Amino acid sequence: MEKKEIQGYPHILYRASNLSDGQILENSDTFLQNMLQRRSIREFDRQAIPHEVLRNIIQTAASAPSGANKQPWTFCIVSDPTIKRQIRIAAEEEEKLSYESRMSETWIQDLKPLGTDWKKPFLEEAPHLIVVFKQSYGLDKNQKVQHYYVNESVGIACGFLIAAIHQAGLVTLTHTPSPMNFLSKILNRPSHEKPFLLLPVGRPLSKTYVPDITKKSLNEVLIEY
Ligand code: IYR
Repeated sequence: MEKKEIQGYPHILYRASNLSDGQILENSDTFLQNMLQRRSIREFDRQAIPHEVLRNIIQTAASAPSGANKQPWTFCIVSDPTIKRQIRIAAEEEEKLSYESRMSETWIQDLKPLGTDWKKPFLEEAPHLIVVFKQSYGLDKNQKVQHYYVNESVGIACGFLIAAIHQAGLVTLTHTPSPMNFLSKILNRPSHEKPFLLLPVGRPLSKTYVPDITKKSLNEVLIEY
């Protein structure tokens, strides 16, 4: 492998792919058509997913770029029915309070087309839950390691994670019970890790319905200069 020192640090030659315009057009369109099939799914088949698949998905997420390459994340896979039940009970307790008193009337109205409520059976029915923690700082032999752009970095990793889940042919939804400190307690995570996102993962129920909603057109989201 070709190597070079830049500013005193080792670098390796990047394997450039050198594709034609036609090839990159085809690649981008294939990926687009695949991603347009993604939907947030709330009804899961209970069948377990091979461990190797889950590990591949997490490894894809963990390959995301991050501030100063600090990789300020921890991913937990929960497959144990007892722990999933604990998470469901604690999440529903918070969600019930949110739906009944913490969320504004506008917020409740905005969620109506999605058909959500405080009940979260998918937290038990999905064969696996992935709980993503952000690390406000790192620990190396008990020494604090500074992390940068933590929310942005973990958000990007979660985007990779959702794309990887979809690409594998599985489904998920982004669930953010609020507050979600109960996840730190149930999963016994250290205090420098904060819960960021909870993703139930599995196959969809063979017959499940999704809201008839659309994405904004490209014209509405794109400004070209
Ligand atoms: N966390 C709640 C409420 C909720 C909020 C938004 I913004 C959504 O897009 C969907 C749900 C819940 O999970 O039901």
